[in-house]
Formats: sequence, C-alpha cells, structure tokens
Amino acid sequence: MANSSRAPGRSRRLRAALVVSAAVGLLATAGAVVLPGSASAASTLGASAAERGRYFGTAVAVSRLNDSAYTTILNREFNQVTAENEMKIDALQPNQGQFNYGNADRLVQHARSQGMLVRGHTLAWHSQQPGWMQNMSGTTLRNAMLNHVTQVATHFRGQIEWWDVVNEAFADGGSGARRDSNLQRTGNDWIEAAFRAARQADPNADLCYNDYNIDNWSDAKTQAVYRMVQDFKSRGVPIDCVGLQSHFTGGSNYPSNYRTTLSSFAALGVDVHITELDIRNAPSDAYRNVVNDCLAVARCKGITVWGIRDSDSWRSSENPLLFNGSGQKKPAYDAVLAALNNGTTPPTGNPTTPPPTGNPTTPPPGGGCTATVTPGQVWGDRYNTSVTVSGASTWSVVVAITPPQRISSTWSGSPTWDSSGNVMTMRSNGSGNTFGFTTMMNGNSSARPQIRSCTAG
Ligand code: G2I
Repeated sequence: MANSSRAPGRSRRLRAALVVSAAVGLLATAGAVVLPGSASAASTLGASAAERGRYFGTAVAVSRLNDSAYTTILNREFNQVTAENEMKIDALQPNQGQFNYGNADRLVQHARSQGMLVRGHTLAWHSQQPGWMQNMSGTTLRNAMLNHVTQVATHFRGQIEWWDVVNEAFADGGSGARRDSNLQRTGNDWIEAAFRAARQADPNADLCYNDYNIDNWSDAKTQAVYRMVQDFKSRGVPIDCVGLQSHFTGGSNYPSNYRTTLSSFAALGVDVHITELDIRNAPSDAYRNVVNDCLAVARCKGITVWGIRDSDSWRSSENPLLFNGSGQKKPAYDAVLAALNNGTTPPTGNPTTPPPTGNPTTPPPGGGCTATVTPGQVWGDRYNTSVTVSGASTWSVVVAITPPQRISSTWSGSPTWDSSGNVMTMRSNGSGNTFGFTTMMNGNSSARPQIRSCTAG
C-alpha cells in the first residue's frame, strides 16, 4: 500500500500541527513575540518544544501514575508519552488470542486528558515476546505476528500518533546484517509485512522503524538501516519515520555526526524522532547538542526522554535523566530548556484572539439524533472537544474543522476522514454516546469544530 492511499486525517500536514502552533495561542494571549532568551520564554519543556514545532515527551511507567510527584512533573513538562513497557507484545497478548489492554488504555486515557500525543511502542520485536510466541517459528509465527500487529493497531486506532512498528531488527557491530531472531527467520520481508499490516489497521498513524546505536552516521548499523529505509521508500513500503533511540549511556556516547544522521534519514523523505533519550550522568553539553541537532533538522519532530526522574530510569545507577530522584530539575534540564527556548520559531499563521472558552454549541439536527458539543480543556497549541449524541444508540456524526487546524487524536468512536482531511465522520463503536477529539490549532486559535450532521444507525 502506497502512502497516497492513506486516509488524510492525521497526515504529515498534521505533524506540522503540534508543531507550529503552541506558541501561537500563548503568544496571542500574551500579545508578545517571544525572542530567544527573552523574559517571556516558555518555562516547560513541552511548551517550549511546541513553540519550535516539536514535541517533548517521556516514557511513562503506568504503575507510577499513582505517584503524585511523578504525575505532577509529567503533566507539567511533557506533551508526548510512550509506554515504557505496557504496549509490548508480552504485555498486550500474554496468552495467544487473549489481549490485555488495561494498562495501555490507562496511559492513553491519561494522555488524552492532558492533550498529550501518544507513541505506540512496539508492535513487532524480537524481545519481550510472550512465551507462546517465543516458541513459534515459520508461517505460524509470521501469522501470529501479523495478527498481533493488526489487532493492536486496530484497538488503538485514532489514539496513536506514531507506531514503532518494528523495533531493533538490526545486528550490532560491523556486519550491517539483520539481527538473528525468530521473526527474522520467518523471512527477510517480515519487516515490510509488519508495516503493511499496520498501515491497513490504522491508516492515520505514522509508522516508524525504531532502533538503538543508529546515531553515529559512520556505523555499519546506521548505514544498514538507512539502506532499508531507502529501499522501502523506493518500493512504496509504507514507512513514515525513523526513531533513533539515542541511549547515550552504558558505553555509547553522543556522536559529533548525530546531526548528519538525522538529516540524512530525513532526506529520504521520512520524519525522524529521538525516541528514548538518556545520557549517562546527564552531561548538559550532550543534552544541549541533541536538542540543537533536532531543532536544526526540520523533519526532526521531537524528543522523548526514557523516563522522568533518575530513579525511574532502566539504568538508574547512571543518573541519565533530567530530574533527580527527588523530582528536582538537574543542570541538564536547564540546558535542554534553554536550547529549546533559543531555537528558531517556525513560521506560524496569524493568530488574533485567544481560544474561546465559550458555551456549548448545539448543531443543526440530523437524521434522527442530536450531537451536542462541549468544549474541553485548552492548551497553548491544542484543545479538546467532547460531543454527546442523544436520540440514537448507534450513530454517525460529521464534524468539520477549519484548516490549518487538524484533529490529532480521537477517542470513544471510529473516525474516517474525507480526502481533504478537514471533515471527520465519527461512528459509534460501542464506547457510549460521547466521543472526543484533540485539535491542534496550527496557527488558528479561534476556529472551533462545526457539527454538520448526526445520523442514526
Ligand atoms: O532497554 C532500554 C530500552 C531499549 N529500547 C527499547 C525499550 O523498550 C527498552 O526499554 C526497556 C524498559 O525501560 C525496561 O523497563 O525495556 C526493558 C525490556 O523490555 C524493560 O525492562 C523490563 C524488565 O526486563 C522486566 O523484567 C520487567 O518486568 O521491565 C519490566 C517491567 O518493569
């Protein structure tokens, strides 16, 4: 399936969303222009990244959402989340055919309530396979893998901005070969098969290949992944992005050619994401360099750190993160925020008024049901909307948004989009009669979604 067959609802244009506009609402409100280093510079990582057209996210361990010190930092600083473990194969399908979405859904719900973007991690991986899958091979394994991809991507459809479709499929060292694994032994085309299945299940999510030790442009592993992406693009395999995990810890350092790596992948026509950043002992210089490199590459969409506090890290003894165990900001935090604030602000639309917080609007009646809009939370770059349907238990509601605004995620319904990407038809999916969505303002902070019709059945 070629990219052109994607539904447009969360296409590349949307990526610009996060992106361009966070500053806009804030600046409009403040009536000021943020200059590098000026007094009005953003004071959190997420808000500052959004001003530069990026996100700043973190891996989240769902069990820690009960820790209020943790959640306070999460909600204040970050506008993107990745499940540290809860969307892995063993977590989601512990027994064949039995899917466990509880923890993952909880994270998605938390993200939605905060307007955070969600990266899904990961659909196909040689590691963290449940026992039943580890023991499989051949066609049986290939089919089980594809079924997992399809089931999971379908379950989360409309809620995931980017999927790490395949994780860590290349070998370390100088061979440039694929990593040997049970999945690899099902045939070299397992990666593209996974991407095709993911595209089919969720045409609106961007699909990434994610790996570690592909940060140094000179490394054979980096070159091998580059050639795979080049090949996929040339053959129309649906790939949208490459994730560089960037664990600069435990023996691998920030390489001086990192920016070359980012821009070289981007030149293939894919976005690049820094997906699991942590740096041993959190040196400010290295963190600053990573931020500056991402900001220098237009297709570098954002940075995710692999945990919030050092005590949350998978390598806590290396203190590789931006907050210490007490939740205090470390020098690396200040370096990252300053680098973000000093970055170039991408061109934006011309906002005039701050987002209205006005009253619910009642749309025109449709064929047998009524859809009532309730405005939800508003952030600098985006806002939530809820729509409640009365008069029918199964329904479809047509919602139009005003470009350049884009819908970035939805919940409690099954969305499809028209070819412009501006008109969403939301169908009931058994989740009740209230659905919702997040809209990125993209430079227009005043427009609000319009209900075009509500049709029963
Ligand atoms: O290893 C660091 C990361 C490398 N890239 C892919 C990531 O998915 C990976 O994350 C780590 C998590 O940070 C760890 O938390 O992946 C590990 C393996 O999946 C995670 O470790 C696992 C332990 O191996 C399990 O024993 C444990 O039950 O964490 C699980 C939950 O705490």
